[in-house]
Amino acid sequence: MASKKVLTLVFVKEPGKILLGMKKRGFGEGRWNGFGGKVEKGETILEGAKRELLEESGITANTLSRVGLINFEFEKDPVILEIHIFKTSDYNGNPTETEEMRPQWYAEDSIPFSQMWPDDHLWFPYMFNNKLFEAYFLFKGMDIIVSHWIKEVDNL
Ligand code: 6U4
Ligand code: NA
Ligand code: NA
Repeated sequence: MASKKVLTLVFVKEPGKILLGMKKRGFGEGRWNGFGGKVEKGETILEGAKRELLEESGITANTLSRVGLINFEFEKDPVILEIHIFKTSDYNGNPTETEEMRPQWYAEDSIPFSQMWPDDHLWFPYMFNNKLFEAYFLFKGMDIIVSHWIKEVDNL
């Protein structure tokens, strides 16, 4: 039976640039990504997103705005990952390396997509153009997208 895991993914933005973190361990190790993780029992998705951002980057978000919602499925795996993506330009603190992530700023026109999850280059344009989206990706292993769809939405 399919079960669902709810996760968050947060991007810190400044005009023309974005903060990414190199994942040093666990799921997605070796890939640049936003900051995030599993939503815990007793917290809202927004609370989980802020907590993971702080734990992994040292940054406190005052406000988060929605970017998109993606459901990921992996062949031969009954678990669906529901990832809620946010961004913030309203935050305190300086990016700090943690046990899980090594943060680095990237210019929007030089995002290291070849060292990221292969779905990212397909939906980052929505984020950079401030278009909310919903998407679905079916993966085979960690590298191959078997099928997918993305659609712009009015709200999430
Ligand atoms: P624990 O087990 O507590 O150390 P936790 O930090 O809760 O882990 P983690 O690091 O496994 O969770 O979360 C995975 C992170 O990777 C989330 O922020 C979502 C993100 N992620 C997973 N698949 C992704 C994909 N295909 N594309 C993407 N981000 C993905 O851009
Ligand atoms: Na994480
Ligand atoms: Na976690």
